[in-house]
Amino acid sequence: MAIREIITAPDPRLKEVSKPVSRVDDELRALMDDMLETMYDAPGIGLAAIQIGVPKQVIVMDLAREGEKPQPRYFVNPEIIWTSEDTAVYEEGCLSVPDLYEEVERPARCCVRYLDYQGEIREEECDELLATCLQHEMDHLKGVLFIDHLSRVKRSMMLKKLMKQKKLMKEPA
Ligand code: K1U
Ligand code: ZN
Repeated sequence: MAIREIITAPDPRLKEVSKPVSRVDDELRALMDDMLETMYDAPGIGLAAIQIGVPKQVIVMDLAREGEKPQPRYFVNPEIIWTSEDTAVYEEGCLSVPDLYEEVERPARCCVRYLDYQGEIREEECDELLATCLQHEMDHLKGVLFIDHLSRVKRSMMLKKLMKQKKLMKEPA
């Protein structure tokens, strides 16, 4: 297992549309293991493969709270097959948009069909943080960031902050 580098915005790779996976094999499971380790190290609660530069439809997630037993989840080729009309607002963050948080409104519940770690087909009804996080990660697979849901003014303010962070990181001490 390895910790991979997480790409941060603005970066054209985060706008790529990820491709479906043809089969769940040991190579794909090794990618999912690396993604989970990278997510735990960050730390975060979700990660899409494109965030480490791999344009495949793969998401990992763990919503266990501190002190609880880890509950890793793997979603391969996920499809949202239903969303509720009622919405929920959650203050979202993103490992590719470091240190910036903003409220985003999304369907409160959804149903997802996907392949699990073993390649078995599954369907799951999601609500609360699972629904929010899954929709956020599914957006990554379409090249969309949570800041793309904000007003133009808020988004450009956030992009300016991100560019400033990147510039500061490059400056010699
Ligand atoms: O970059 C990502 O896609 C992961 C992102 C997932 C997410 C968070 C909140 C709402 C929607 C989606 C994160 O994990 S940001 C970091 C974070 O939320 C967190 C970090 C440490 C402990 C608890 C939460
Ligand atoms: Zn994200």
